[in-house]
Amino acid sequence: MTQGTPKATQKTDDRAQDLIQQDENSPPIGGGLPIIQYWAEHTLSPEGPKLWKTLLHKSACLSCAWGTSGQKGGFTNEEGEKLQRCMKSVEAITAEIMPPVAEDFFARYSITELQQLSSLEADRLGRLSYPVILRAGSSHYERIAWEEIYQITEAAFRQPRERVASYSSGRSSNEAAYLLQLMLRTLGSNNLADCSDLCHSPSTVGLKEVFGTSTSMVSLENLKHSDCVVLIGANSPSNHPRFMNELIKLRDRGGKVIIVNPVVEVGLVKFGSPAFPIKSLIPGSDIASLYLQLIPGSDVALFVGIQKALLESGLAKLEFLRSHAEDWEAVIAQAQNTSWDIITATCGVSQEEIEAAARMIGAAKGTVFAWAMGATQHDNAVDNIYSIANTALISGNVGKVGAGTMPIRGHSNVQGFGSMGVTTKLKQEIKQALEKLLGRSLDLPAGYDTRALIEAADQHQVDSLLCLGGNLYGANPDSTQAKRALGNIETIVYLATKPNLGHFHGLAKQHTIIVPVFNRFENPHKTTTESGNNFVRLNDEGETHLKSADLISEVEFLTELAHRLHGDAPIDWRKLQDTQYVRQLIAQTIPGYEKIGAIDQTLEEFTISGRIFTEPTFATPSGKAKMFATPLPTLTLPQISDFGIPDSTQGIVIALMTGRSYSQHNTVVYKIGDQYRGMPHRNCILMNAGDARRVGFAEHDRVTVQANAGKLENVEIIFGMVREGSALMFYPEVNVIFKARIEERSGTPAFKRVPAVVYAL
Ligand SMILES: Nc1nc2c(c(=O)[nH]1)N[C@H]1C(S)=C(S)[C@@H](COP(=O)(O)OP(=O)(O)OC[C@H]3O[C@@H](n4cnc5c(=O)[nH]c(N)nc54)[C@H](O)[C@@H]3O)O[C@H]1N2
Ligand SMILES: Nc1nc2c(c(=O)[nH]1)N[C@H]1C(S)=C(S)[C@@H](COP(=O)(O)OP(=O)(O)OC[C@H]3O[C@@H](n4cnc5c(=O)[nH]c(N)nc54)[C@H](O)[C@@H]3O)O[C@H]1N2
Ligand code: SF4
Ligand SMILES: [Mo]
Repeated sequence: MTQGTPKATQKTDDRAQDLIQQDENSPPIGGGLPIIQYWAEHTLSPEGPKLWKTLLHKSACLSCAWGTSGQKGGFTNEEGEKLQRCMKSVEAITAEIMPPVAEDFFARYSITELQQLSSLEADRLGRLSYPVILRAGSSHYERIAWEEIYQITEAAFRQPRERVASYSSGRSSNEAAYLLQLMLRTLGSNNLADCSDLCHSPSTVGLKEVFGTSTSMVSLENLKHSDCVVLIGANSPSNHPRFMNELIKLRDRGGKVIIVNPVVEVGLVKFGSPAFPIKSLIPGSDIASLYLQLIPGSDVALFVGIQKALLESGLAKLEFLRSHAEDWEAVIAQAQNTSWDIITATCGVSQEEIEAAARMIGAAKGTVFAWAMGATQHDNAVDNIYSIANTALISGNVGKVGAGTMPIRGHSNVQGFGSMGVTTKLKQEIKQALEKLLGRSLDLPAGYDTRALIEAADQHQVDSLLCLGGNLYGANPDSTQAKRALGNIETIVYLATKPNLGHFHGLAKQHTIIVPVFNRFENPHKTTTESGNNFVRLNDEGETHLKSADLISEVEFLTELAHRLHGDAPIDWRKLQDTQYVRQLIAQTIPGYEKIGAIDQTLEEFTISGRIFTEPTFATPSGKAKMFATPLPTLTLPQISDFGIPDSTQGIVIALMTGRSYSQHNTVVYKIGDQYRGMPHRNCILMNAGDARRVGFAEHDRVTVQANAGKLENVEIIFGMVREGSALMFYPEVNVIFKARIEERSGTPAFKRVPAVVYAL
């Protein structure tokens, strides 16, 4: 690698660094001592021993898909490196080891009272520890016996196959995921909505077209050989913290980090990591070599610009394209024919900065292109993925060690759900293998993904829904519609570890049942999970701290239900309560997962075969990557009057990005404020100071924020390092104000560019 690069080239991006120094709300670095304080407070608290026991348990971290632990113990990664555990895993465990919800809780509080709770308050109620039902006409959830749950659920899933569906979130195991899809497909239903529909589906769709495989082509080992990372639309200091350690190490070996983000996130400029207590924790390590603060939704323009700059400076690898790509001519022509004026006007980044990015990529031996929701939650998100892949191809950065495309996945096992076939877009190979297993055709009607499920339910076309984790109500845009749609479903069964807003607002017409389940470190059997880096981990059996609780494992519930629905042929569902047998079926039917069949004996965790590419031969029919030209987006915003408000109103229309605060996990809020963006509570909007002042707003003014489905009032303006013309707010609360545009190829809502008006109360 480029070891020994002079110190002068190691600097952080100056402009971003200046912005942070001028920003009164931002701490000087991300990470740092607050992380240590958090660890100390929790590990030394009365729940400390329970927390340590869980941290040391042989199971993968619950929180994000970077993934750690498993058989090598709580603090080791797949490369055998120690001390790999961030405070987000402590946050997630702390929520799971809470005391149980009191025995008389649901008798004491009516559903109307429960609906007053915030996300944080709902989570703090404790662990769900006995099954409950809300019956039509009743004001309270009440306890229910297991036999009645099965009777109601079985009857519900005997409805016509097009009227039953599931939704899942990515925390459950591969085994539960596999059983869920097998049970639904045996019913003849393909209605397998999953949280990935709201998340990385554009990556899955786009990468499959380009490379024939839909996950990251970079292993952790390979990442360690790169000397440039382009990080697009990912707030990794908060959402994949251990990735930051890789960026710090990369900078240390002379590599470059290019950040593409409309918000200057302090931790992406400088990050203090506890993994390097002396050199990094307090002073902070430089992260961004170059910070490209583009206009939200304009990533395609920026990447076409980088392609153009690579071509103009002779850094494009045309020979590589000729040998290893198809349809590259149209992509090159587009980059050549699109003028710099159009590129820079669309993305708001100067030609000089774009050229600097191209030079860094061109000079590197291996560049990894990594991205998260800033790239995927747009109405042209698949084009975003194509444009990133095109840039990787044009610069020769795929199919070699230390380079490639790397979607950074969300939930800790969301990728495993996709691999197990929990998707409406089942791979042909898996379909054929399952047909052989079930002895029947699986030419099923197209299924509902998450948005299609909500739309169908809104049209009274769904009778029964089983939710394996998650918060379908809170995760969707237009909360009013989500609530109404769920209210049209006759029976909803929620399998969950913790109460959340969905259980109190996403209520079915007849029966809403909450089934309390063991979490990953409590299951009475072994399970497996798959990280975003394609590494499969084995989770040991464990026990729960909830002594008198009446919990069930997801696998037991699903196999018992499937047995009642389908009998014992051709599949002996009850036998599958022993998860070893599920793993054997997985080994037989899921490509790349062959090794899982023997994992109970070998205890050998493994990288899924056929996914990591260090040679430029891809999983497409021709072995070549297929390239797609990417139209530049037209990024207009409505007028104030388009929101039904007079144009004379004191206000401004902005592109609203909606996402996570520092202390929340998806719809679950752990802490009210976001210390890194200086936002003291949830009802804040992070605005560009220039934008706000231009229309006469001062910091801390209270305003109304309105989009196409509703408004939030009394919202406090906080000034932050947001690109002009845009602003940022937190979900799930903000989901009440907008109906999202949907990316047509992937079904993913455009959560990151919501036209909204901010106006005086
Ligand atoms: N602690 C914690 N960890 C998590 C989660 C959590 O909620 N909490 N959630 C998990 C899940 S399911 C997921 S999907 C991931 C999410 O991880 P992220 O994708 O990092 O999460 P978001 O908060 O959605 O932030 C996206 C980033 O995209 C930027 N952005 C917004 N619009 C644009 C744009 O148009 N272009 C570009 N280039 N950038 C843009 C935002 O400024 C923000 O920095 O994290 C996972 N890990
Ligand atoms: N506006 C806006 N909306 C968004 C996003 C955004 O950026 N902006 N991001 C989207 C994204 S990327 C995602 S992934 C979705 C998240 O959507 P979901 O995955 O649906 O939501 P979560 O909040 O992660 O679900 C948390 C719940 O899962 C349950 N749970 C936890 N562990 C387990 C377990 O082991 N088993 C079971 N059965 N249940 C468990 C708990 O009850 C907990 O309350 O939200 C999406 N919505
Ligand atoms: S980076 Fe992700 S997987 Fe690793 S410890 Fe933190 S939350 Fe867990
Ligand atoms: Mo996600």
